[in-house]
Amino acid sequence: MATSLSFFPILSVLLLTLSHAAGAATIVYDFNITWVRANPDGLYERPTIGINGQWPLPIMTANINDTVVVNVINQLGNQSTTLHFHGLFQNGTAEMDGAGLVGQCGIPPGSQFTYNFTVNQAGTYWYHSHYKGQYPDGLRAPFIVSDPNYPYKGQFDEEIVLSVSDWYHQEVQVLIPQFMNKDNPTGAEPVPQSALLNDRQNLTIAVKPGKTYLFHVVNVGAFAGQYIWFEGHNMTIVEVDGVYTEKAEAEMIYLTTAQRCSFMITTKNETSTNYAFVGSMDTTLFDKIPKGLNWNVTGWLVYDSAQPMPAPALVDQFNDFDDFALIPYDQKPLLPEPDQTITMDVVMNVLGDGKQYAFISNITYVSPKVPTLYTVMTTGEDATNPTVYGEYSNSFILGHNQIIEIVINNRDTGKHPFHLHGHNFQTIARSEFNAGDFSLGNSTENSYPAIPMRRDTILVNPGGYVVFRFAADNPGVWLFHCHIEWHMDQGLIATMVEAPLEIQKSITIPQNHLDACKAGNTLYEGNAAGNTVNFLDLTGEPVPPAPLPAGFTPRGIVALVFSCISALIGMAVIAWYGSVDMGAASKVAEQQRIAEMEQQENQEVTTQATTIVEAPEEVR
Ligand SMILES: *[C@@H]1O[C@H](CO)[C@@H](O)[C@H](O)[C@H]1NC(C)=O
Ligand SMILES: *[C@@H]1O[C@H](CO)[C@@H](O)[C@H](O)[C@H]1NC(C)=O
Ligand SMILES: *[C@@H]1O[C@H](CO)[C@@H](O)[C@H](O)[C@H]1NC(C)=O
Ligand SMILES: *[C@@H]1O[C@H](CO)[C@@H](O)[C@H](O)[C@H]1NC(C)=O
Ligand SMILES: *[C@@H]1O[C@H](CO)[C@@H](O)[C@H](O)[C@H]1NC(C)=O
Ligand SMILES: *[C@@H]1O[C@H](CO)[C@@H](O)[C@H](O)[C@H]1NC(C)=O
Ligand SMILES: *[C@@H]1O[C@H](CO)[C@@H](O)[C@H](O)[C@H]1NC(C)=O
Ligand SMILES: *[C@@H]1O[C@H](CO)[C@@H](O)[C@H](O)[C@H]1NC(C)=O
Ligand SMILES: *[C@@H]1O[C@H](CO)[C@@H](O)[C@H](O)[C@H]1NC(C)=O
Ligand SMILES: *[C@@H]1O[C@H](CO)[C@@H](O)[C@H](O)[C@H]1NC(C)=O
Ligand SMILES: *[C@@H]1O[C@H](CO)[C@@H](O)[C@H](O)[C@H]1NC(C)=O
Ligand SMILES: [Cu+2]
Repeated sequence: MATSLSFFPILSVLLLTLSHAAGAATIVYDFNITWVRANPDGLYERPTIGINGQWPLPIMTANINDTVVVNVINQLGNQSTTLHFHGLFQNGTAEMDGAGLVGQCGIPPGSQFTYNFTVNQAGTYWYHSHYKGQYPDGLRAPFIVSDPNYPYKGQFDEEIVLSVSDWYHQEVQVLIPQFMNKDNPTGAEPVPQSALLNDRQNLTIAVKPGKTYLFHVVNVGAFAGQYIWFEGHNMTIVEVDGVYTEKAEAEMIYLTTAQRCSFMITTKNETSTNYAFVGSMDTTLFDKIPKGLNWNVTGWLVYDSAQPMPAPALVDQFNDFDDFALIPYDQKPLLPEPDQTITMDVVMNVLGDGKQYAFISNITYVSPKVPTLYTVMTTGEDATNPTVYGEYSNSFILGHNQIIEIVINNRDTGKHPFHLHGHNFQTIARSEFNAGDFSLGNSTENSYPAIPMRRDTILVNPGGYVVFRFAADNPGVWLFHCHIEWHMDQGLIATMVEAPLEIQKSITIPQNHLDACKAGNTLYEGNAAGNTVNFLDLTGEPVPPAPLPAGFTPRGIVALVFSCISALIGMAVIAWYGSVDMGAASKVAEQQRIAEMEQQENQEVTTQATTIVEAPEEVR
């Protein structure tokens, strides 16, 4: 049985019914991806990536155990693309995971590409481009999977899908070069212009009195986490990131980009008042709040459209629900002690090109020449040797069915929502701000929750840590990364190569996937450098810019920038900045280093050209 659903009617709110027929079906989506124009905040019309001529995009839906086929044709004309189905494990179909240069080549303009996978999980997911920071241009939307055995079946009357998002007026191809720029050595991320609810503002949701609504909320934003609350109504959380939970009452939730939450809201018995609900972007993420920015977006639960839509009251403190306290409905107990522990120290640093990069334990991610999954498929026994994936894919080999523990020490001053493809994970320890690195002294096996909460995207506090576990029971190549798109551009990514020899036995790369590589001139065989003869020879692998010369600090770069801006007082400024951190004795040395830097700067064009030649179109 095949149902063709090219797109859903775009309503202000999509109301789902649980009336899908029983038995697994094949759901076919035909997605013609093109540029359209959109103006969701009423402030600025811009080119936006649409599907079948529409934006907002269709909400994908399926029943658990359905097969989903997505036929993509890329008609953007000037950009490659991919689709990732966020939160779906792709168990047995790692080739359908959609991360560019990880599980597939970019789909070049004019090419067709088919995703084909079975959905074994229910709950709230989303789909988005996973190619070169592209999804904030519009290519992102919810994906809801229904379950006939839903544990809270019968406890609600209607379902409502709600996306929250930040929104930019400029395209990412304009923003990235401004962000990754030697004039921005502190790495201040682009600040969005607006927040959106269901890709608009002033959203109204008509409700009836005395009913219970099940909301599926997805943060499809690029950067900003959002606080979400409904005036006069509490939320009863029942699912996060596809994991059913025991009911938990919340007055306010916080969703990082890429996180999801389902909750039930029961309406009042009388209809005399309409109630505002608010999405409020987390401004602590923004280095600076531009004048005039409205970081809130308001919607209304409308009991009676003849009544006014009251402005929301100001909230002076965000008391959001702590997701660490959630208990999965399936009561899955704490996994045993790990076979492998991977510790990841997150820092930001300026490299020799003067731009700020992000590092996981000293490595800033650079896309390999060959998608990592294709390296698994074409390097035989050497696929178990991390060398073949290249140093800068930051690859870790996971043994089949091992218990893996990951420790993230966030030594950066920013919040990072980390996401793992192919799994959700048990979060067993999470610190507050500035707790320092995790050490075994912080916890013992007994101090971990007996039934840890699970999700696929987790916030790591600035200066703090998170520890989580999962079983490596899903052979595939799974990216692990911060879900802030700007931080992906900076390289905040590692690659989990899980059970590579099992992958070789279990999957086949479809011909149309290889055709996309050929059409886009992307290599699809051999190691990360494209070497098909000696898999351990990584000569020519894509690399990041060289480090800053020893002793250089971002402060030095700031000095350099100032010196360029203001040639007249340049030397004085350099001397001043140079003296901030150092005694008089080292001032001369610092000035000498700055002179060397300027020299290096002049060589930058050459360095960049080399990198580009090594991986045209495809670096990151
Ligand atoms: C995709 O959409 C574009 C723009 O609407 C149209 O020109 C093109 O024919 C469509 N292609 C397919 C295969 O539907
Ligand atoms: C939302 O409503 C406010 C207040 O009425 C109005 O200023 C704004 O333009 C509206 N936004 C959109 C996108 O319609
Ligand atoms: C989905 O498939 C699994 C595995 O075959 C099965 O155990 C489960 O009952 C199915 N669920 C539904 C709702 O059919
Ligand atoms: C691609 O096409 C869009 C839509 O026409 C345009 O706005 C954008 O500047 C183009 N260039 C790049 C590099 O994406
Ligand atoms: C999807 O995959 C299934 C199972 O491998 C296969 O039977 C089916 O033909 C595929 N469909 C498409 C459209 O590729
Ligand atoms: C929401 O929950 C809080 C804390 O449990 C409680 O004080 C408040 O009365 C509840 N509000 C509603 C509308 O139920
Ligand atoms: C609404 O009315 C029902 C039935 O009379 C009652 O059980 C429920 O508590 C009332 N709800 C509220 C919010 O007052
Ligand atoms: C956004 O909402 C918060 C919480 O009510 C409030 O403190 C803040 O002033 C609002 N910001 C703007 C720009 O209205
Ligand atoms: C590499 O990372 C480790 C752990 O974060 C750190 O202690 C060490 O100093 C780093 N080494 C270099 C060369 O940066
Ligand atoms: C974790 O352990 C370290 C070293 O023992 C200690 O400095 C730090 O305060 C502890 N953090 C927490 C949150 O307990
Ligand atoms: C993947 O499927 C296998 C069985 O085929 C199962 O044992 C394993 O738990 C699944 N892994 C995930 C992450 O769903
Ligand atoms: Cu981040």
